[in-house]
Amino acid sequence: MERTHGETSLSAQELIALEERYGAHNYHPLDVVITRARGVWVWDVEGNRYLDFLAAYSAVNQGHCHPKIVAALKEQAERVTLTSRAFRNDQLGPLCQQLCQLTGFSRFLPMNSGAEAVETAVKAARKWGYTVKGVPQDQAEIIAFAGNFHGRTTTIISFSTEEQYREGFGPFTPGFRVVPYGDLAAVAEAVNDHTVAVLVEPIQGESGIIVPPEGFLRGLRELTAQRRVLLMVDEIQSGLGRTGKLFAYEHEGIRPDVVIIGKALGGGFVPISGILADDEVMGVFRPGDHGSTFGGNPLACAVARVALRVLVEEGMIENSAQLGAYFLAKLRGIPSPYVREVRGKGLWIGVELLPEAGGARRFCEALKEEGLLCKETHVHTIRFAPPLVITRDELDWALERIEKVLRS
Ligand code: IF1
Repeated sequence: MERTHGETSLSAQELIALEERYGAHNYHPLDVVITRARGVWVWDVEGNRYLDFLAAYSAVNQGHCHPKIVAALKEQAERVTLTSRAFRNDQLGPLCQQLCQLTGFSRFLPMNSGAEAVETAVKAARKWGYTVKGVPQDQAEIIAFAGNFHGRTTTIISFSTEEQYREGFGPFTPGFRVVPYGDLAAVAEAVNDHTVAVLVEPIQGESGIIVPPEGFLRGLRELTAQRRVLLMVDEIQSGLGRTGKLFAYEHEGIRPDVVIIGKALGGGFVPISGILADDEVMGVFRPGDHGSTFGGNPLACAVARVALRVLVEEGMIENSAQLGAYFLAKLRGIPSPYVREVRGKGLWIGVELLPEAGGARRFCEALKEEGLLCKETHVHTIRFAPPLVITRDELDWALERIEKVLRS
């Protein structure tokens, strides 16, 4: 395989050594060194091919290096990439329009990382609480859920229940109450006159693809509407087709007040995120209140416009629903002495192993040897979340190997 300018002639071991010597050790990745990717496939520097069952935590729903998104990136990269919001550009307005027409919300505020979008939602809810609901200044409370993952900023980890995400990073931001996920009575108990919002993942990803009880989101919607509390859904991972609908909240037929998006909005090319809301919430932001250098940059907006278009036009959402149901049924049909539960929605599935299986990491290592790249979460769960462009043949290819590993 000839080496293009981006590829080095260093071996995997040499590249790993460089990363270990000169990079911070804030991750413990599988030792696969990827040099090329297309669709659901990735290749390592030794030329081995793997099926990517993580899709960069659902940031690559459209498949790696989607040709139409590559073309949009290249074309825009040669026109203009960054203007800052001190001036306007010809990509932001059309993206906002496209997102609002697709989702039914009236406005979009663009940011870059998912955490920044979550922070934006927190700020919007607090300011809405003070200026619209009438909560006393600096008394706003937001309800979050045990097992949540919303990002890594110091405010967001202030309401994390994962000790490692908090350890050593205090002092923490006040104004958050954490209740058990799926427990409507606990939410009703926690809501008070200072509560401005409930922040929820429709399905908890990091916790192990935890699907809440049927009716949980409907219950949250009713409760928050009654108590004049904003319902804010974090669809950064669950959204944009991952669960077989555009947004996971649609499975319960509700309409939140704020939808937080990111990851696949950038098609796997650039970080772009943001919040969707109507004027009552979005109207709290005055010019200069909030923003970011790269927020709404023309390069990311041009990419996002095509990333959304191909997601819808190429039937990826429907594919996620159909093949997700197929995949879930097949996985549940594998007789394995190790599996405790197979759960999920669309092409977002967690296989939780019994404690006696000794943890999911070694199964992910074994799957890697079979040509599948998966990531364990919370020790015992193997995550299966491929790009939404996967075909039934590719799934069958994978199922053969998954069965081999889970039965061995
Ligand atoms: C890591 C986890 C997944 C997210 C939801 C906000 C964000 C994320 C529902 C923040 C990001 C990423 C972060 C990445 C690994 C991955 C992750 F394991 F950390 F928890 F997907 F489950 N809301 N999730 O899933 O978005 O700022 O990262 O763009 O930090 O290791 P971000």
